Amino acid sequence: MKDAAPGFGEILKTRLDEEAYRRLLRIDNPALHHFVAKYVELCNPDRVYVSQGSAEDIEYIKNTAVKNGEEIKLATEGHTVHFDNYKDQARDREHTLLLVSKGRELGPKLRTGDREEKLKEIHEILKNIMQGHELYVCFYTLGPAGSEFTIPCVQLTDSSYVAHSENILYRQGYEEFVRQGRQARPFKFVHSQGKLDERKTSTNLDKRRIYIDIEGDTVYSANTQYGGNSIGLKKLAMRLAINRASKEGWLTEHMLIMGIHGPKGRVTYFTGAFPSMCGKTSTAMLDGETIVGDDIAYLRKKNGRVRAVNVEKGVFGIIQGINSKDDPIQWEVLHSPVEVIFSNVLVTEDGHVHWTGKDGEVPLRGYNHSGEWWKGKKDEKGKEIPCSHPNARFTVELKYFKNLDPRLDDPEGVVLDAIVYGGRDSNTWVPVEESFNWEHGIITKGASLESESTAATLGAEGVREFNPMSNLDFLSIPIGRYIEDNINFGKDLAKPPRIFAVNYFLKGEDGNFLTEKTDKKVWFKWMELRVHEDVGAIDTPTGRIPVYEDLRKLFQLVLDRHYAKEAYIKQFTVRVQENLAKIDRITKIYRELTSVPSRVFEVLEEQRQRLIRAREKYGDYISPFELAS
Ligand code: SPV
Ligand code: MN
Repeated sequence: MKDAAPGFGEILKTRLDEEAYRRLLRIDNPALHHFVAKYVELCNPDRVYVSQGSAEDIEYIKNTAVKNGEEIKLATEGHTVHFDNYKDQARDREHTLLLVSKGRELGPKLRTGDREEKLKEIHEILKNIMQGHELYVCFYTLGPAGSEFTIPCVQLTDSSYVAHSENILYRQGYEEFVRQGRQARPFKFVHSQGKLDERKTSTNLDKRRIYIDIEGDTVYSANTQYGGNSIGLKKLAMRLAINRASKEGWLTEHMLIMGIHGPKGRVTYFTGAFPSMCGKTSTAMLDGETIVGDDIAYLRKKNGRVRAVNVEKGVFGIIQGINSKDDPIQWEVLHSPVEVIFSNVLVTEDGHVHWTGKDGEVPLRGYNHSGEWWKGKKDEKGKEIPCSHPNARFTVELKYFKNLDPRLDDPEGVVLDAIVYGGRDSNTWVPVEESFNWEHGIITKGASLESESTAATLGAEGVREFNPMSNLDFLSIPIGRYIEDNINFGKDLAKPPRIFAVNYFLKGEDGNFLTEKTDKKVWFKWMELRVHEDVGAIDTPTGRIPVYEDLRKLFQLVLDRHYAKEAYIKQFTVRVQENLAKIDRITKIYRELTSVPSRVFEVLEEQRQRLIRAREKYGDYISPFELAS
């Protein structure tokens, strides 16, 4: 066995027990040893547990989460519940900063902090923060192991809930670390939940910090438990990966991956980017199709094609609204005796869980993220507390879903044939539209993605939020550069994926939705046919839309429903005014950003000219039948 390099070797020898020391030293990587020693010394935990990701390690962490009260056992075998502090229920945008050195700039809309100053601050916060706690040292990979996509990750956390969640959500990576030794370029995460209250939730929320040190490939997260802030490999790693991808010519995307099943057993792989509350999960769970991933994808080029992998192997899904009728697949998993961590739901007296929108009556009382709960309970601001938090979640492995695609762990990834962008848009985009080419799609669909705020978030309803590729919250490089990377990615491909936009939220003059929830099945089948040129399309100023007759057949086949011409006309009418207004909004946003490629403005301008010419000929609202001729 090799010794750790001097200095930190001593720390490890004295602070780790023999077994933990042996496990760590089996990885021949002094930089890693140094990292572990540094934070053991600084955070000062009572004990250090080094996980090799074996069945025993996984069992130990799972049981500890219950033993120390971070999770509570439920009546169903395998089920537990975890609570985050009442004020720690979502990603803390304000205190999540990208650390940048003096003289470097990430441009507008990205939250940054001075690297030197913020590193100092977080190291002060972390000092002795793990006293009385056990520290888990866990190894994972992002993406399948042993592949071009693989990024090894090491997570230090004093939360057994976080370590338990990561054991569900990510592939174990200890052996990958052993294999890569000194060659590894891992992402590193230091997390502490900090001081806990009697409910075992983080209490020092005024010292909640999530600092992303891009230069050091390290993320620090303190005094929080909510998964989006604490689970290093999820959205924290995503910022590091976006930066690395940009340097290396691949893409890290906030995308689902799914197989759409076409005629004669054909499976065509799609990715899809949707801002939150825009139908991403319901799309990933489309009945009859198969899921590879629901949240984060890495995209790389190989032999002229794009390949995609799911970075994860589990789901950290929103539970609100899940019911047996609309979400049969998720419903079944959530009612099976498999390992599930529920978070911030209501626990009933008999040890079951309830959430807003679940089948059946809301129980009159129980226990939730606010403590003891009863119907009508109000918070300190006088606001009624719902039975579960709108951002309440479930954490479960994908292997339990009956729609799991067999290619989840394929080290080569799946060949990607289509990318879909979808936002919440009441009046501009048609339900489904194909772009003319890669560049047109990236610029007018992905880079132009907006989503209207809903009643579920604070502030006015119907306000459009700019969210390019639904990735804005996670960008760690200037927006202009990110768009440029996306444009360039498609340039030298033999067969670039087709780019589509969908809109599940289009409304008519009466304010009612023009499409039904289930219609998305048809849009996806249509896109699948388009990929293989099995159906034609109608050119409009903004892209290519379906021919009525093709949709009529698909509605009959897929949903056994008659699709009326009137519905088609309403849904696919080109709304010139609204599209022009959108181009104005988007152009204005990009004008205010730095280093935006000139193609963005040119392609948007070309679209504007096409819309203006069409308006001269057909007026403000153009029926698809006029364009079909
Ligand atoms: C999202 O908000 O996009 C999520 C949940 O997937 S979180 O982990 O909080 O980012
Ligand atoms: Mn997400």
